[in-house]
Amino acid sequence: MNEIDIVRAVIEEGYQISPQAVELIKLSNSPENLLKYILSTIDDCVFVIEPEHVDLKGFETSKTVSGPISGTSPGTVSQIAPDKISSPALEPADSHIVKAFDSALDALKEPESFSSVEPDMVSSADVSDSNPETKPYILSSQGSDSISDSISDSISDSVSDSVSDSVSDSVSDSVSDSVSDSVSDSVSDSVSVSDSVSESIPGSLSNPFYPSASSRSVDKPASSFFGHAVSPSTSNRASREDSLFSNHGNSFPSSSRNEEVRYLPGRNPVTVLSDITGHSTCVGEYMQFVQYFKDRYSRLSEIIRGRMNARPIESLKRRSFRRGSDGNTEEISIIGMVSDISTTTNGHKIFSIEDPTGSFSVLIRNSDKELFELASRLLLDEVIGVTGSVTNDGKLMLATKLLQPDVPNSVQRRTGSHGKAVLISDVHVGSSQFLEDSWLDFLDFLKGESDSEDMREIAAQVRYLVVAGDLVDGIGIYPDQEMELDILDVYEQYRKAAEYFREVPEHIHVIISPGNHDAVRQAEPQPALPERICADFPSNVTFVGNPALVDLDGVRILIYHGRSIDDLVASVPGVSYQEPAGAVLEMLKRRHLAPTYGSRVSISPEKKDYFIIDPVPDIIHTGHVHTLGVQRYKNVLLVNSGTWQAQTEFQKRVNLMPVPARVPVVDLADFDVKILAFD
Ligand code: D5M
Ligand code: FE
Ligand code: ZN
Repeated sequence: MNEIDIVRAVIEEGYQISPQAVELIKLSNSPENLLKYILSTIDDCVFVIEPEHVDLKGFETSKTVSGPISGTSPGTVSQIAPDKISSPALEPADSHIVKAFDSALDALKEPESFSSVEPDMVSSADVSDSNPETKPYILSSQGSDSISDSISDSISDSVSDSVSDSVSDSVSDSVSDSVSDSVSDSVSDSVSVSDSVSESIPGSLSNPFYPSASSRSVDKPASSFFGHAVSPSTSNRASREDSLFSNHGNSFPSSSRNEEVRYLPGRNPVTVLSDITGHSTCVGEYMQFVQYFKDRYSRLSEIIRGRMNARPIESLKRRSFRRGSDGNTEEISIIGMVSDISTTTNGHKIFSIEDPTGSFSVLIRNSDKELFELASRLLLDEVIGVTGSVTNDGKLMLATKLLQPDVPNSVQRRTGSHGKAVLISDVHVGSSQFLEDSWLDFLDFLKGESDSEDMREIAAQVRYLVVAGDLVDGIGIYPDQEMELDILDVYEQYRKAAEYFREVPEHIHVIISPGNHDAVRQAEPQPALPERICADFPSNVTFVGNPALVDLDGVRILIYHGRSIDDLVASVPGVSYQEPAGAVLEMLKRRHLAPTYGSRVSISPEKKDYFIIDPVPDIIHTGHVHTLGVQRYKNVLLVNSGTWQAQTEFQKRVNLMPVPARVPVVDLADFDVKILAFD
């Protein structure tokens, strides 16, 4: 029995399993029987089978006491203690279940035998049928008619079932009309979102991870975060096994943790904790996208799971899981990645969420003001927990609660360090709008040569200078950029920058992370600048990737250029370029620096999702939008540093008013921030 067989059998029974538990079972001399024993004895309230549920002792004892191991379904087992399993009275039922279990396993070994399955609920519809290759984002297909039918059905079920009359009236009136609208809206969105991905995705693929219901839908095109759907084949088996569970639940997978951590000792030491530099494995293959989303899901869902008792989505399809012991509607929770969002004509929100076992549609009524306001801020691809009741037909969840991973209230302010860190970004050396006079004043300040004594006093305490991207203006970044360049050669731009950085006193440890104007790949995470460029800079400069998590002598700072801020401004109500720290706050609540895939941030699908904010840092430092912002959220300091570039022609056209030559200086002991002006 290999990993995949174990996982499949577990999921088939409505559970999930940790990689450690899979390992333990695999190591047993009788994995199949051990798994049957675990499934027959595990408590009903367990959702994820962990190593502690692998009761090897009990298993051995049961073998000697009762001979062959029997099993029963998890729905009925909770009252049966393991020591009762040998009771002869249980045998007939047990042997029936063993047979069922065996045939399930057999079926799993012959995936071709799956021929039909319930279609997934609200999906982005039939466009995916017509041209599967170009719509990798769209979930399993279903015509818009059947979508509206099934929604109106489920809404009317819910009317008799669980929703108050006044609400259900308005909902059932509106939804069937509106869904086809919203579906076509969401389809066109999905298409544009997925364009960039489509080239590298082959047309016919297997479900790489979980066989679940959706993998049985043999006629459907590949389409989801987790590679649900389409005909199972064995061609991807080796790579499936390689990647299965590789990063499950770890903030820093052990294999990459040690390789990645770089300790740079000295008077002002720096430890680079997480950085893509030298670790990119991405070649743009389909499996890498699946693994990327799987890592994102497993790590973010783990954070939510600490506060929510969630079930696998597939289990919602079983009536017994949806109903309480009295047969009435029960509130249940699921955790998934948001895969499409639309609004009904009556203004309710419908979105789909997907986990590795399946996808489900969720409705948020606009009468629930607080919840609706939260739902209006939902972003595609963010991972959330949803609590609610499922309609009678098992097709729609009526949500009562949404939970983002967020920062736990219990996160304590860390003890901090001493001295100060100066945070800057968007220097844009080489641009004709580069404000050299202000910049030279700033360098004088760092050298302790300011006119003001106060400034000299602050300068004396500076230990770190952090640059969050766009060190130079680059070339060919936007149309007609050369009209606004003083230095037309990108290497010359870096040579000039290096000259400036040689002015920075040696004891100040400088950390430079790239941005979208720098000479590294545009896809994020971006590696550090290449050696050829770094070589010109003095030895007190450390180059890191974008993003990078860095420890400054006890203070953790997450550095990210901030390209996703453009997306957040465009899609989250109330987030603006004038208050960029508000955008960073939205990232923090989602514990992700670039929640939406495939928009302005071009994300490279690496094994590990480098954008996940875990652990929670003391400081998040961003730039990119050329405006200044400072906020605090639950002991995390959020700083967006401004720029050293005056308004460009492009920025004039889009009415972007930069805030140049203002420098946030953070006290590393108490996280107090002072803004110094050099204009
Ligand atoms: O980005 C500075 C800001 O200007 C940032 O908010 C993006 C915006 N910007 C700059 N160029 C473009 C183009 N071509 N399209 C849309 N938005 C843009 P920076 O990275 O410093 O150029
Ligand atoms: Fe910039
Ligand atoms: Zn930028």
